[in-house]
Amino acid sequence: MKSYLNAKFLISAEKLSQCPDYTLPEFPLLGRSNVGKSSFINGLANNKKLAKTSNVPGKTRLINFFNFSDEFMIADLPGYGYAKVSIEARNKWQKYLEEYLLKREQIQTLVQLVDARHEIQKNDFQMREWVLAYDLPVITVVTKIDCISKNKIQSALAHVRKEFGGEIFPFSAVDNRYNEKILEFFTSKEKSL
Ligand SMILES: Nc1nc2c(ncn2[C@@H]2O[C@H](COP(=O)(O)OP(=O)(O)O)[C@@H](O)[C@H]2O)c(=O)[nH]1
Ligand SMILES: [Mg+2]
Repeated sequence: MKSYLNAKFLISAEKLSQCPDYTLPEFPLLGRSNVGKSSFINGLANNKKLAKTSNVPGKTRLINFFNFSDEFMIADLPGYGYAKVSIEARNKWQKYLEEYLLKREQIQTLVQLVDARHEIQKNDFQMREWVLAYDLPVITVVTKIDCISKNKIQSALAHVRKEFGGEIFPFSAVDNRYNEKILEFFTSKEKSL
């Protein structure tokens, strides 16, 4: 498996009915704002300009679709834990997001990202509980692994494994050594529709 796959941005959608009519296996990214979702996409594609990264949580509540070499699709979702929107706007978005996550047939596995530098946060646990309540398949990516010292990586991963269970993948946007295992996972999934 290569360290990178060519990827291109396809389209943004606000809700399920606007999602692209592709049948590739799809992997939506769940995670707090700033956890590194956009950087994850850019890292796997070796293209820093592909998905917008910033320190300022975005205001746009859109699902952004990225086609990786016609092998699979990554759906970049708006980060949770960003409260600076009206309750009305948040409720609307939540409804759209739930509809997408529960009804989009292309979804193969959800990818929840957590930040290696911090404890798992309350809203990360809430998200995971929601996912498990609906019995949706989910893996965990531990981002910014370059930000913790080498001798702490294993215990950090073990901690996430203990809390969340399931498959855990370390990742760094500035070190491509972690790409291969993740790309292997994404390309090994066949979704027959
Ligand atoms: N050192 C390091 N910084 C990262 C990594 N991933 C993301 N960042 C930084 O964290 C910030 C938020 O990243 P971004 O991808 O925009 O997060 P998003 O809001 O989840 O899409 C940016 O300043 C990134 O440069 C990583 O693996 N290593
Ligand atoms: Mg982003």
